Amino acid sequence: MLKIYHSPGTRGIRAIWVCEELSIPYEIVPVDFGAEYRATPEWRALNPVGKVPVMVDGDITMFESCAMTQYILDRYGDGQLQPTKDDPSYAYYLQWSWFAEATFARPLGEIVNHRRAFEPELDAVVAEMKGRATACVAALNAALSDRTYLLGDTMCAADLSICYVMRGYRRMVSEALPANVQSYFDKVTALPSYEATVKADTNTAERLKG
Ligand SMILES: N[C@@H](CCC(=O)N[C@@H](CS)C(=O)NCC(=O)O)C(=O)O
Repeated sequence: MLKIYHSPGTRGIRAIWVCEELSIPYEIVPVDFGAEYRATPEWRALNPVGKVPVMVDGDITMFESCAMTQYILDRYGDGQLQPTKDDPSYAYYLQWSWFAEATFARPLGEIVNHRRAFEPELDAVVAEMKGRATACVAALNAALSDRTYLLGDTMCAADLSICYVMRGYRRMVSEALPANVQSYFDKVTALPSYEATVKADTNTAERLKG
């Protein structure tokens, strides 16, 4: 069974959500998010840069959350949540999947890192990163002007990945989303799989508290 090493609220949510959406069995291994634990040789053996999540499937140990979700789809997804490679929308599937982590999550990650690492917080850096994240939301809003999901009428894994990042955007930058993004976010997070994911995440936090 897939083992997802997860700290509450973090990117392991992507893999958990895909498993919940596709009813793929998985197990969560709760991970102490403290910097001290993530610096231990035990954790670095699983994730050499000391981040979360990690996913183990038999002999395979992976870090990078979007790579994990793609692996789950390719190995266990039976063609669901992604277009086939010969479908014209496949290019956009790749685009939005990469955008979720490489472009949209990046400025939000910088805000988290600057708040954690520097005292006092560097206001100019945070303002710049908020602006970059807001530009991503504007791009999503434009893309969603004539469609329900990023690829049209059919939801794909990129939608889940983007909506995971949107949670951080709402918390760190602005609760108020532009109209198309708001209804998209509401629709995707109304899925029973999202509720199950939030429950699994909360349960992980409780297990860590012991
Ligand atoms: N691109 C990586 C990013 C992993 C990442 O930054 N994880 C965060 C939690 S969501 C983390 O471990 N942050 C701690 C740190 O960077 O020190 C992925 O998608 O897995």
